[in-house]
Amino acid sequence: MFDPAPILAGNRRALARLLTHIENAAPEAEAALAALFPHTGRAHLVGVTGPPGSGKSSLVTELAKIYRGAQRTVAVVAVDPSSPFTGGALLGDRIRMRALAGDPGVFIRSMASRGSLGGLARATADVVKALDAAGFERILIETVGAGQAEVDIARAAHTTLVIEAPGLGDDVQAIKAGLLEAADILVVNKADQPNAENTVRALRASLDLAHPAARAWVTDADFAHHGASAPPPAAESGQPAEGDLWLPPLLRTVATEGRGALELVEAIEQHRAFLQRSGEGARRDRDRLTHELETRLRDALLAELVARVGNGQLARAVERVVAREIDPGRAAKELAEQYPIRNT
Ligand SMILES: Nc1nc2c(ncn2[C@@H]2O[C@H](COP(=O)(O)OP(=O)(O)O)[C@@H](O)[C@H]2O)c(=O)[nH]1
Ligand SMILES: [Mg+2]
Repeated sequence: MFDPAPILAGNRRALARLLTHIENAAPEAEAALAALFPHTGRAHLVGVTGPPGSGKSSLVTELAKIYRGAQRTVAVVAVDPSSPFTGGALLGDRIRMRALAGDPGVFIRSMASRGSLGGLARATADVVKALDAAGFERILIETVGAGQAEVDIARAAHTTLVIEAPGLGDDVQAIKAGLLEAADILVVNKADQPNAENTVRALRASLDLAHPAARAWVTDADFAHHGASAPPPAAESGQPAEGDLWLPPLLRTVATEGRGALELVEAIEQHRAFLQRSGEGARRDRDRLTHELETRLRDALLAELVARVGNGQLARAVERVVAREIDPGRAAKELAEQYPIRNT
C-alpha cells in the first residue's frame, strides 16, 4: 500500500523516489498517483516554451527567484528530449539553477528522455501532479517548442509563455501557429541584443494572424506590463459586449540581468487571476482532464483489443490495408466487431 503522507508532508526523498517511478512507468506509480490525485489541483502550472537557446532556462531561474522572494514555493520541470539527463544543456541548466540550490521551497527536476514523446508528455503530466500534491504553489515547466508533444505539454499548463529571442535565425517563422495560439504571454528575451526590435515586430505580425481581435491590445512599452486583461472592444463586431477577454501581452526581458522578470511574474499572476474570475481556468481544467481520460481510455481499449484479437490478426489487417484490399476504416470496424462487449 502506498502511503501518501510523506509526500503530502513535503518529504523530498519520498517525492524524488516517486518521480523516478513515474519516469520509469513503474507499477508503484499508478497507485501512488491515484492516492495523491485528490490533493492535486492547487498549483498554478506555467508552461515555458520556445526554441533552444532563447533563454527559457535563464528566465525560469529568474522567475523562480522572484517567486521565492515572494514566499511562494516553486517546482521546475525541465523537459528536453534532445538532451539526456547527463547532457551538456542540462548540466548548464544545473549550474544556472545553483542559485536556488539548498532552498527547501524549490524543487528542480529534469525529465530524462525515455520512450516515445507521447510517453514523455504523460510522464511529465504525472510528475507535475506529484509536485502539485506535494504542495508546490507554482510549477514551471520548460519545454522546447519543437514538436506536437512539446506543444501538448505547454498547452497542459494554466499559463503558457512563448519565449522568442533575436539571433536564432529564421526564428519567429519557426514558431508553430498552434504554439502561438496557445500563448497566454509572449516574451522577447535577449532584449539587450541590437536586433531585438526586429523580433518584436515579427512576433507582433504573427500574433496579429493568430489573434486578429487582439491587435489593439498588444502593448509593449519598454519593460512595462500593460493591463492585458481588457474589456472587449465595443466597436468590434462579433465580440461579446461584456465579459473578460485575455489578450496575450508581449513583454521584453533580459534574463541574464533579471530585467523584465518581475513584470513577467506580474503578468503570470494577472493571467492566473483572470482564469479564476472568468471561469476560464475551470473550463481549461475540465478540458485537460477530459482529454487525459479519453487518451487513457483509448490506450486501454486498444491494448485490450490487441490482447484479444492478437498481434497476428492486427498485422494481417495492416497487410490487407497496405495491399489496398480493404480501407483502414472498414478494417478497424471489423477488428472492433471482434471485441466482445461484456455485460458483467
Ligand atoms: N545576451 C543575452 N543572453 C542571454 C539572455 N538570456 C539568456 N541568454 C544566454 O543565452 C544562452 C541560452 O540560454 P538558455 O537559458 O540556456 O536557453 P534555453 O535553451 O531556451 O533554455 C545562454 O548562454 C544564456 O546565458 C539575455 O537576455 N541576453
Ligand atoms: Mg533550457
